[in-house]
Amino acid sequence: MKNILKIAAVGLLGFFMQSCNNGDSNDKRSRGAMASNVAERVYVAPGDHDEFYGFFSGGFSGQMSVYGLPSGRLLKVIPVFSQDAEKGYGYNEGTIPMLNTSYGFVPWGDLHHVDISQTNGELDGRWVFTHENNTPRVARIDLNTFETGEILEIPNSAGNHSFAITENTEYLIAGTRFAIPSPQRDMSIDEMKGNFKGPLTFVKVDQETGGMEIDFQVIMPGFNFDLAHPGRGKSHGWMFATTYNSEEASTLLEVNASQNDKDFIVALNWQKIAEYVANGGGTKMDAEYAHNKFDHETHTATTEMKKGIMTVDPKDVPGAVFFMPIPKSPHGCDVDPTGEYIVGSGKLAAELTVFSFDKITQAIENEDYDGDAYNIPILNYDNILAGIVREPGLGPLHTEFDGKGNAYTTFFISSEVVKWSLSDFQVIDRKPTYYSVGHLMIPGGNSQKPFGKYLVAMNKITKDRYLPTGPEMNHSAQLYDISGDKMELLLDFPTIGEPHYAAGIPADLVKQNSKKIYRLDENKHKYKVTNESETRVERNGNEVHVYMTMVRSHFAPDNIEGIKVGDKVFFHVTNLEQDFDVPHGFAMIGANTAELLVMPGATKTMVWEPKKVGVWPLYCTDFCSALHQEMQGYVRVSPANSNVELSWSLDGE
Ligand SMILES: [Cu+2]
Repeated sequence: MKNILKIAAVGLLGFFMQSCNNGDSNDKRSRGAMASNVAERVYVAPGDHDEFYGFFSGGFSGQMSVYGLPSGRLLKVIPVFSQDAEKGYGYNEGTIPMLNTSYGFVPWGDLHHVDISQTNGELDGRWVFTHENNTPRVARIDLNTFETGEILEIPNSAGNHSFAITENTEYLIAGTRFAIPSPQRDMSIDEMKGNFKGPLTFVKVDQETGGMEIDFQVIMPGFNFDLAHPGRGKSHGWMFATTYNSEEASTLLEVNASQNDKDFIVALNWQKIAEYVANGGGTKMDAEYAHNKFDHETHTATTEMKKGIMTVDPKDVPGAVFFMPIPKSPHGCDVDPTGEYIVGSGKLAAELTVFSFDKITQAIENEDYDGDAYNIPILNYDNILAGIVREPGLGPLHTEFDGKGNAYTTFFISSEVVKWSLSDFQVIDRKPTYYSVGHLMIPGGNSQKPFGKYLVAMNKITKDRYLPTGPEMNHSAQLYDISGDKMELLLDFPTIGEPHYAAGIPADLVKQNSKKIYRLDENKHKYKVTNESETRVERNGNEVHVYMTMVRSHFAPDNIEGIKVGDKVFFHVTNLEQDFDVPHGFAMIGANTAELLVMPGATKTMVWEPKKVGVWPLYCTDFCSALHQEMQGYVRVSPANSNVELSWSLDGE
């Protein structure tokens, strides 16, 4: 009987989702008369620039995309965790190491949350950090180049979903989504309960370079960790993360992980634990993980395989880790700009729970506990509550803030964004989303200083919002104006992959630092050449190295003879241009990788293993001048035993 009830409950949930998803999107009121007025507010005239950058998670594409807001213009796709043929990322020799892991070369990743670096709790526009949910990794994107600068694997973890950046970018926090044996071992899945763990990893960030190193890992009970946010202002030094499956079920989680009335938000004092570790605390655990760095001077990435991590058992640092009960399979735990309120969103709850940091501090002081879970004290729910938002909607997921005393929460099941007041927890406004919204983003909405002008809702289901494109529709984002009392839907735009999260920032904090070229005189690539007279071809056994340049509109050399079947040919191609936005491309017939896309002043390397005798063309892939089409060359490939001498030329020289 109990099982029937469980299944009925899940069925009901499905019904809600179904009914929202099939709802009539032709909300005529959002069109027509309002349309021209709305169009004006998202219109960015040709040649003008957007007010904000939006960095969007690309989910299962493994990449991050950059949009201009309010226009919704796609500005760039930044390859991070997946190979990208457009840019040659993960295909050319210089970037292949970026995708190395302890599991070998992994060509794909599942990019979830993104966050911009902060100084004193405000966005500083230096870096965007993100993480990967499949083969656990964190990454840094440098906002002077908009390229991935570093990827660090998180060992002793599985999935990596809980992600936060502290107020001075001291730490990135990376929590395991899946409880696992820790350390990994061969054991029965049935014995999960009490034996699996939920490691939370703290990655220290170098304040000057953004460089990442694992500092320590807190070995939490075997729950699943979902979202995380840093304390700020008065709660600086703390972090909060939601857990689900506190039941520790190992099968049919849909039902079995929804049994407890309450799961937990972890409140963790990272400063205390960092101090403990700095003073020699913790236990070293065996681990192997890859640390990949891209050097913008050598234009080359390197992989370092590292060993061992420092782990911390929460019970060894009294007063550092607590559980806050929260109904019901929570997703978001969002901290308001003052750091006083922590908003918990139970996916299956009909209310929003708001906790008070002052009361949490008080409860800890008074040891006002409601028992413990695996020796971690559980704070008394009623005594840490700031308030409850009643009947806000169904299926709350994620909250951000406008800096004017308001909070905005997404509701997946009832498919809406709800605005409510932080002063009295009353709902102020609600607007539908199309459809089934997951996360939302307000530029700076996850910092002490939000820029509360726009809100972007990231929807899980698109259906009829766009012209149909077969069974697969791109995910849909929606831009709302939140500058007035009532929210107004302004724009729909499609996104790449599944946008799990996004982070926005005023363009003024980023654009002046954006590099226009790589300087040729700073190029330290091992195989660079700085002018055409240095170009050459060298043979070393069956390895052939071509030192090649590209400039409008030719390659030097453009013809090469003396290559043989069975050779391994390395094309090291330098773009001699020193003008903004003049990349050249390089492609070779029958190559098994991708093209090269080479920015001005950079060098990239492609490997080609010719398989067939003949005369084979190469060409520039990126339209660079009126005579781009003429930017080409040939490679003569002779049989393996031929005596054709190695030679190369430009204009017969
Ligand atoms: Cu070209």
